Amino acid sequence: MTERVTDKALYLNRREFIAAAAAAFGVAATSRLDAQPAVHGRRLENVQKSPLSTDERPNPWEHITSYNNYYEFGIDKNLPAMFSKNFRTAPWTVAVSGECGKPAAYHLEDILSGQMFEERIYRHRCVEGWSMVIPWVGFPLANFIRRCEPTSRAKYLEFTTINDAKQMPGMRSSVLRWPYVEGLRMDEALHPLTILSVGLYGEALPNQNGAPLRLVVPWKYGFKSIKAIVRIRFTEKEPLNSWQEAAPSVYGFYSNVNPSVGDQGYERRLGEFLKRKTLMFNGYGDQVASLYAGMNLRKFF
Ligand SMILES: Nc1nc2c(c(=O)[nH]1)N[C@H]1C(S)=C(S)[C@@H](COP(=O)(O)O)O[C@H]1N2
Ligand SMILES: [Mo]
Repeated sequence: MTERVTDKALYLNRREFIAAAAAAFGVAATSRLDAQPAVHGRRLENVQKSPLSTDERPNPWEHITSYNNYYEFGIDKNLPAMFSKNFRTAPWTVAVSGECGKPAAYHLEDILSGQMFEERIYRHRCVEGWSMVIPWVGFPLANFIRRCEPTSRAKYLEFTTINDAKQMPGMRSSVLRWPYVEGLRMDEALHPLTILSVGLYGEALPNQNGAPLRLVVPWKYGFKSIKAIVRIRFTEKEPLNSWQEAAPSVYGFYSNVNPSVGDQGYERRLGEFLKRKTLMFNGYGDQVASLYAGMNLRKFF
């Protein structure tokens, strides 16, 4: 059921988008737009292995860097790899505001300095029904939240992606209201599984995967893991995320992976032929189910 709504919206925007992107970038609209995996980037130093990693085998670099959802760069999964090649990720600042004691524009170098980078191999489940296993490099979001000194009124965090239509040809499509916004409840944001990621396979994050800084929340559908973050706001009220705004009956605020809500019972792991059964909380139930004790997860989907 869920895919119908969005698929139609996407279909209606697709031709318009490809034509616009082709015009902007001098690519012939009729030529086949092949997926290109990212060229390898700078190696990250001192990356520790994390006990919070899954022992499942990661998908290859080629899958993770050429099959991407990143609508600012286009709605087909091969387009972000092509159109994000020259995206500028430096200098980069993250503006922190709202209910906190240390609101400021934080330079990325400052956010990263002193962090211990970890490799976190996580399952990733997209609401479209595919999944991957991805070896992220990052650090707990909680480390940065503590630096910002949230007040007792801070119950939620709102994250915003860079708003730069000049660099992001997909923003010509009106499939979402830009910039892309996501949100987490404070306890979800502080959970040790929730990370800010700066890398992949031990290397600097490719642009199509959300460089220079993106969220990863492995027990939720992929769209909660917002890319290219430039703003974090501490709020008292639940933020309205872009996908919920676009289709509230389909995309809830929580969007915990839940095989019993919607048409989400099975998934196809990239590179596999047979479908797998989708696990509650994407298999992270032992760690996160207690966050939702007493909540009706059919209502709060
Ligand atoms: N800013 C932004 N963040 C985004 C998206 C997007 O379109 N824009 N897509 C989301 C979706 S639907 C998924 S599945 C993941 C995909 O991330 P990956 O390409 O690194 O696997 O990014 C999420 N974050
Ligand atoms: Mo997704």
